[in-house]
Formats: sequence, structure tokens, C-alpha cells
Amino acid sequence: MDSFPLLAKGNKAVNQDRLWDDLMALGNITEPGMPYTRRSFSEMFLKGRDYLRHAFEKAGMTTNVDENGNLIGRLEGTDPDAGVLMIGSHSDTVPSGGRFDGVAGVVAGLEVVRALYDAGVTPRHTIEIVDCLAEEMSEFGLSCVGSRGMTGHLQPAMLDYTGPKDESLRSAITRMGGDPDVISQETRDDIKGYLELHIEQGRVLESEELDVGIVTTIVGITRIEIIVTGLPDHAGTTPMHLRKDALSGAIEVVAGIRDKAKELSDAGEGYFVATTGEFYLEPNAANVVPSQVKLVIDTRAQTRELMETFLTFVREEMPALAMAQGVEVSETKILSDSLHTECDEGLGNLLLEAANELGLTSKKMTSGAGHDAVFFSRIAPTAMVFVPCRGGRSHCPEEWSEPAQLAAGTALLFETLRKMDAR
Ligand code: HGY
Ligand code: MN
Ligand code: MN
Repeated sequence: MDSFPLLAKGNKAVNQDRLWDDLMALGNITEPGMPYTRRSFSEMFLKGRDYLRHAFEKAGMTTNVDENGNLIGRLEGTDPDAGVLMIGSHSDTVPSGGRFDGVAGVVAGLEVVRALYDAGVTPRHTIEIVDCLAEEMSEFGLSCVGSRGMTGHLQPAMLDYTGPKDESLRSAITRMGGDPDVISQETRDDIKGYLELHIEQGRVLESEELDVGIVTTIVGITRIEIIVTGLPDHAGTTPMHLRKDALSGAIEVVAGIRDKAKELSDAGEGYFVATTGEFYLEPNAANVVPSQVKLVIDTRAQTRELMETFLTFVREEMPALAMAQGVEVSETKILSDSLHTECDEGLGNLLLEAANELGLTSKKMTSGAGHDAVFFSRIAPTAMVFVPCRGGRSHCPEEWSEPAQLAAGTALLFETLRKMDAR
């Protein structure tokens, strides 16, 4: 049985209800009392993994966890020499996140495999569906842990990053079923293409009433840890002119970063944003002059030039903002620094061709969010499909995408995979 009549806005094989039921079931696997939270390396994350592993196996795939901690479902193709076509994303969430970021892409991949079976299609390539470990910024100061590992970008020094209870990333990956001792800087060479479906996490598709987005560029992400150090003192007996208040310096640093980001964003040289998303105050007591503040800045740039301009500001101008308050920037550390990524143009055109055949409206666009696809793009032709999400909201419980929108995006994955398999 080969190709089959494609229904407008979808196709017969992709089952919208099956897809939706898995997503809602996974949404119920969350930390008690918290909306939609399955933090990487947590027991709740492993519960979500168990659900996925069972569903992968029920769909006829074999499963394993690779040395990087990625859960992989595998459907052997008819030609063992054809290599692997991979569909991936992530099932971990931010704290109090949503039901769609990442996991929609993993479940869409699962649904593609079930749809292949329902359509009686046995692919020539082996198909792998991957739940990449720790795509979100983890407590170990690193994101995209599993996809970095699979693509030779998880540097040995990163395995010594520490997280809660001073656990090393090495130990945490082992807890997730990985084997850090065999993580190599070699990359897999059998992956012939990587596709990822993801909610847009923006409002372009919704505002332009488009069915899907075809991602051309994924911004570069650089995360920086800054420590501002002052002197702890009695809040009541230390006169204002004698205190070294770390927080007074830190707020000037945060404001300076915000203003520089607005300047770069308004310059029209490309997409640029910066966020002070983590902020730790010590000793954090009302009657003690703050002794130290640790900030983590998340910056995104469409071009390396924009990122370098910002990093020059951080190096050369930012420390003076704290010093003007009588305190010092005692440490500035680049936690991670990934270049922007151009997706594969050929695959993007295949997506566009399939979208047109499915009667889906689409546009090519930049992603302001980071994705596992960034790392796969370095070792294989890689493309991403965006589906709309309501109000562009994401990383919050209000995150929402309609069943039909997800099914349409999944149908596009299905058709594009068919085309890749036939090449
Ligand atoms: O932060 C991001 O860009 C992605 O959602 N992890
Ligand atoms: Mn996210
Ligand atoms: Mn994501």
C-alpha cells in the first residue's frame, strides 16, 4: 500500500485523538501542586519517560537510553545501509511550564510511526524518535544536554558541572540511564536527516492565521553568570555612605543589560533579546546589607555580530555599573555559548512542498527559542516545523495549541519523512 488520499489540512493516517490523548496524559505527569513540571533529572521526569517508553514499544519500536541519557525509539527500515531519519524533541519542562513545549514534538514523532503502520508504509530508512535529555536550562547550568552529547558537543568539562546537593552532571546523566564514561566527542554518522516539530512559542503564526512555520534560522544562545560582591553588614547601624551593598550594584547591572539589549534590538540589525532570568541574593535577610548577588543572563541573537557586540559590553562596560555603587563584579562566566543555526534549505523546501500538498498555509521564519535541532544541524540536514500556540504564550501553564493544529503539523512531518525516505 503506498501513498493515500490526503485530506485537506491533514492526512488519513495521522490520528489527532491518539496524539492529543498522549499529550494530555503526559500533562498529568507533573510535580504535585505545580502546573506542568517535569524537570530534567527528576523522578517526575523519569515517570514521563516511562510513559513514553511504553508508548514507543506499543507502537512497535525497540527502545533504549543512549550514553547521553536520550530515550530513543527505533523502527528498523528495510535497507540497513540507508541510515537513520530522526524525529526528536524533549519531554522535560521549565518549572510551572506548559503541556506542549518539547513534548509535542516527541509525541508527534511517535504518532508518525503509528501512522506509518496504519498506512501500511515500511520505510527504507530506519526511523528513530528521540526524547532528548534536558533541553531546558537545567539545574546544572546547561541546556540541550542529550542533543549536545549525541552530536559531540558535550565537552568533558561540562560533566563536572554541579547541580542540587552538589551532584555532578556526570552522576545525574547516569541516574537517567546514560553512561557518561563512553560519551565521546565523536558524533553519530548514521543520521541522514533530523526533523523537529515544536510549538512556535511566539505569535507570528496565530497573528497571520497560518497553519505551520518552517524554521530557517534558530538564534544563537549565550548564557552568562555574573557575581556582584559587596560586604554583609548590619542594616540598621551601617550608614548609607559606608555600606557595600551588592544588590545596589546588581540592579544597575540588570538595568544596564536591559538597556543594551533594547538598544541592540531596536538597531534593526537582527533579532536580539537578553533576560536576567535567574537572581540569587545572599544572605537574603531583611536586616543584612546584601553581600553577594548571582545573576544568570540568557541572551539570544540572530547573528554572531550582535552577540559579540553584547559580549563586548558585558566585558568592558558592565563592571563599571557595579563599581559606581561601590561594589565589584567578582566573576563573569560564560556558561554556554551556541552559535545561531541555519536549518537545511533543501529540507525546508521539502517541508514547503509537503505543506502545499496538504493544503497547509505556511511561512519561513526565525526561531527566538533554542531547540535540540541546533545541535543536530551540525551533523545532519535538519529542519523544524512550528505549529501555532495561543497568544504565543509558552513556559507557562497557559501554553496551548489546538488538537487540529498539532495534527496538521504532525501530518506535515509524516509527509516530509515519506519524501526524505524516498530520496
Ligand atoms: O529557552 C529556550 O529557548 C527553549 O525553550 N529551551
Ligand atoms: Mn522551552
Ligand atoms: Mn522546547
